[in-house]
Amino acid sequence: MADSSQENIGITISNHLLLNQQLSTGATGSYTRLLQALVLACKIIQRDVAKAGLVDVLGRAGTINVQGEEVQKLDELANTTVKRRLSASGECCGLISEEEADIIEIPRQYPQGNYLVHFDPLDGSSNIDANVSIGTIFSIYRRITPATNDMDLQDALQRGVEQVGAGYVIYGSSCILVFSTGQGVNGFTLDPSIGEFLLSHPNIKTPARGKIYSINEGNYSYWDEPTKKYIDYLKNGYAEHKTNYTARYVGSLVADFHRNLLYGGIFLYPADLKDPKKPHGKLRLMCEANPLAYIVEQAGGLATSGRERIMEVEPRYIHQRTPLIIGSPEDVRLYQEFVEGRRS
Ligand code: AHM
Ligand code: MG
Repeated sequence: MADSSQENIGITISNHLLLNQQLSTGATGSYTRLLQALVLACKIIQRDVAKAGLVDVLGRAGTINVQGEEVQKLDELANTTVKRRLSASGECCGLISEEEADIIEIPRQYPQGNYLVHFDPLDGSSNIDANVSIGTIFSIYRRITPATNDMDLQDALQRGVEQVGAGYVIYGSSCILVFSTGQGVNGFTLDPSIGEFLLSHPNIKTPARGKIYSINEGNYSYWDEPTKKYIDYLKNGYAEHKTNYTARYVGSLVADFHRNLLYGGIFLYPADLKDPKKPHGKLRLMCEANPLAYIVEQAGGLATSGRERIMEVEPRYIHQRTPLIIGSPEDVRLYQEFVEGRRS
């Protein structure tokens, strides 16, 4: 008789990474080792998040990060975990975290590699204490300066089109890792009984148009006119598209993005014109907008700042912010029509 416990075990993330390595001519295994280190970091964070109510990791750490935001204890734990695992992989020349002001050097006891990773260790962390889904976002680049010196800002400030991989993990009702290395998007769900991520969402494609819009409407009076008109249109003018839009906003980017990626729709975090702290919106180009733009484009969607394609925005500093409008291609194009005055 077949062992039923084995029957439904599908492709593990390790299988998947190794298969891809075999299929890429000239692959040395470096990239696979880097991704494996990220996977391990996310499993560790998932374990810590899952125990959050039981051990003393909830609440504030008592410090303010480089963004001027209060650091939660789990932010610190997640940041340390990603740094340690990526450093120990021996495949990185430097790291850039949403939580730290400067480029993080790889400790000298580890070999220096050719990749650098921008990451947001725990996105949506203001939701932690309420048990709302939170996540880790990462974006991978190859260094462009000679390996004889330490990496520098030139390496860190590459445009999103130079990414060689990107992904995110959601610590939610289940733990899911979604990533792309430039050949489509795959989602893996953690099976806690065996401690492995299994392929659960192969070749994700986002619908051409959705029915969901996600934006913090509390900021309505701060938006520019095209954004106001676009949202008014979705709420009132849907008859034209025979689409009844519905509002969904968790306030946790990974959760809002992931839902819209699967179901279709649009997420917007526009500039806040009247808030001097948010002239470019709230979200960070390098560790939030670019990796999600990479994923959405690989899944057939679009991401724009309103003025330009997110992945073509020229980064000027590490913690640069950008308006982010991202989602199903027809929804993003319609927004663009309002911005360009082709609709009003
Ligand atoms: P964080 O990186 O400090 O957690 O902030 C980013 C979060 C995103 O997850 C979310 O989309 C956004 O902030 C929500 O902001 P707001 O509360 O202004 O709507
Ligand atoms: Mg964040």
